[in-house]
Amino acid sequence: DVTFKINNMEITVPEGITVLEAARRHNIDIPTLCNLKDVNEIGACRMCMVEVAGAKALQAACVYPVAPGIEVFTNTPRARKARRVNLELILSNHHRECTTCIRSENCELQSLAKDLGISDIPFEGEKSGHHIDDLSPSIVRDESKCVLCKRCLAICNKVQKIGVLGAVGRGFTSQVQPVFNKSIAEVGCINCGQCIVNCPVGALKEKSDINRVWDALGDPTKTVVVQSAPAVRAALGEEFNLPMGTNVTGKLAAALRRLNFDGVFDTDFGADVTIMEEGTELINRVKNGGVLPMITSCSPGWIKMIETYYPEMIPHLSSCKSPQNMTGALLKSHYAEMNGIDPKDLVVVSVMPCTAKKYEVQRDELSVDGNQDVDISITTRELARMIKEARLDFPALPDEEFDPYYGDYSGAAVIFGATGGVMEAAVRTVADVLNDKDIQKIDYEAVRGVDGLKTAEVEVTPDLTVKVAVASGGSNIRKVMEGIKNGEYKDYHFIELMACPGGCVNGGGQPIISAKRKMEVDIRAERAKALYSEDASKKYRKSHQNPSVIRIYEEFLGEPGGHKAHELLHTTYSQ
Ligand code: HC1
Repeated sequence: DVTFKINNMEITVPEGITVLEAARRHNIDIPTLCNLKDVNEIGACRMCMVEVAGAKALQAACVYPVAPGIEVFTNTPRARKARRVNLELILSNHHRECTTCIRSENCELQSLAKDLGISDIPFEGEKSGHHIDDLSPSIVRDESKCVLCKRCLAICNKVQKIGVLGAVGRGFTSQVQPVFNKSIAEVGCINCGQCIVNCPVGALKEKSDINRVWDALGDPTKTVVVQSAPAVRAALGEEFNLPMGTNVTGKLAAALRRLNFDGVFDTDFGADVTIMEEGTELINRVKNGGVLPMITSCSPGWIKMIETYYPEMIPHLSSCKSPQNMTGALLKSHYAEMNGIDPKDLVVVSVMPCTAKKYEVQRDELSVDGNQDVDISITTRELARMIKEARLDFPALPDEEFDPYYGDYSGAAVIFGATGGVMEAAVRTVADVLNDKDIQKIDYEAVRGVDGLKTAEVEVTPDLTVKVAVASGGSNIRKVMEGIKNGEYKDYHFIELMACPGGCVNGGGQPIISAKRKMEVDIRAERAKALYSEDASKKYRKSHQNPSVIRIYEEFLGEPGGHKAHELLHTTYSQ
C-alpha cells in the first residue's frame, strides 16, 4: 500500500493506481473526459490537472501514479483555472446543439460544463470539420462533436482489436478517423458499437430506425410484431433511472404492448429454438466426425469478424441463424400462415442490445425472395426513446407477460444475454438428450462470470467429457482464433464467442454509462445478475422443456436439424 496526502488529508491506497483513482476511491472527484479505466489512460484532455507539491507544472492525475509521501492538491485556483481554460477550448470547437443532441443529459462534456460553471466561451472562432458519416447501417459519426479524447480509438484498437480508427493531423487539424479517411462502412468495422457506448459525447451514435418503426405502426395495411432480445431486459430500466441490474421483463412487455405492436414476442423463444438446432448440430458433429470445435454463430459482430479477418475458420461456425433471425424466419412463415397474413404485409421489428443486428438483418442470406426475416432492428436506447416519446411512465407500468407461444421461453434462453450463457444453455440440453433424463444439477458456474476467456470440462455422459471455451470481446476472440490455428483447442468441442466484452448485456446498443460510473461498478456483472435471477425463477430452465418449442417442432418444424428446420433456421457465410 501507499500512503500520501491529498488536499491535506492522509490516505492509503493500493500501489500502482493513479492519483485520479486514489482520489475517487476517497470521494474526491477530479474531472476527466478522455479517461477510460485500463483502456485509455493517456492524459490527453488535460481536464484532470492537479498540483503536486514540489512539481512546477500541473500534473494530469489520470496518468500520475501514487507514491509514498507525495502531496496532491486537487482544488487550487491554478488547477481550477487550467481545467476551465482547457474546457473552454474544447467547447469552442464543439458543435453545441445540446438541446437536440442524442446525448443531451447524458453527455460527459455537458456535465463538465455545468459542473465547472462555464457560461460563455471566450474563444469563439473557426470550427474544424463538420463531416457526418452515415453510410454504415449501424454507426453514425459526426466529426463536429468529436472532442479528440480517443476513447473510441482505444476501445476499437485495444479491447476489440479491430483497429479501424486512427488519429490524424496535428493541432487544430487533429481528427479521429477511420483508416484511409474512408467511411466507417468501408474499413472492416464489425459494427459492434463499442465506440458508441464509450464516447463521452454525441460524436458517435447508432443509425436510428425509430421513424421506420413509427411508420410501420401507423400503416393500417401492415401487421407489426416485435421481438425483444434477452439482454434488453437487463438494462432498459437504466434509461428510466431504475437501479442498474433491475430486471424489467414485465414492464418491457407492457411498454411494447402500449406502443401498439400487434404481437409482443420474445427473441428468447428463438434462443430456445437455437439451442435445439445448435445442440443437435453439435451432437452430430461429435458423433460423425464433423469439424470441431464448433463455434456459436449468434453474435453478428463476431460473424462479421470471422468473415473479414478469419474466413478460413468458417467451417468451425455453427450453421445456425441467430435467435433474432430464427424468430424472424418463424414469424414470417409459421406465424404468418397460422394467422392468415401475407408475409409481405408482416413487419418484424427486433429490439436488440446491439448495433450489429442492424447490419445482420440486411444480410442477403437472411431473406426469402427479398423479404427479410427481420425487417427493422432497433437498439435498447432507441426503444427507450420511443417509450419516452409515447409518454409512457415506464417505472409505473404493470408487469405483464409477453404474448403466448412466440413469447414463451425457458431460463436457458434468458442467460443468452451474458457471456457463457449460450454455452450453459446448450450444455443443459445436450446433457439431458444424451443421458435421456432430466438432470437436476444445471448451474454450470465454470462458464459464468465476466472473465474474457474461460474454459471448462463438463462430463455430460460417463463416456463423453465435453471441453468448452467461452470468450467475449474482440481481443479474446483473436486469442481463441490463434489458439485454434496452433492446436491449443484441438480437443475442444464447443466454443462460444461474443463480439462485445461481457456479451450482449454490454452490447453497443445498450444504455450509455459514464466512464466515471464504469470505474465504480462492473456494468457487465450487474446486468448479468438480472438475467441469472430471472433464469433461476423460471418454471422451465431448459430450452427443450419450453412447451411452445416442443409444440412448434410437433406442428410445424418436424425434427431438430431436419429438412424444414434447415431451410428456415440455418444459414451460410461468405468467405
Ligand atoms: Fe444477444 Fe442473441 S444473446 S446475440 O447477445 O443469441 O444482440 O441479448 O438477442 O439473436 O437470444 C444480442 C442479446 C440476442 C440473438 C439471443
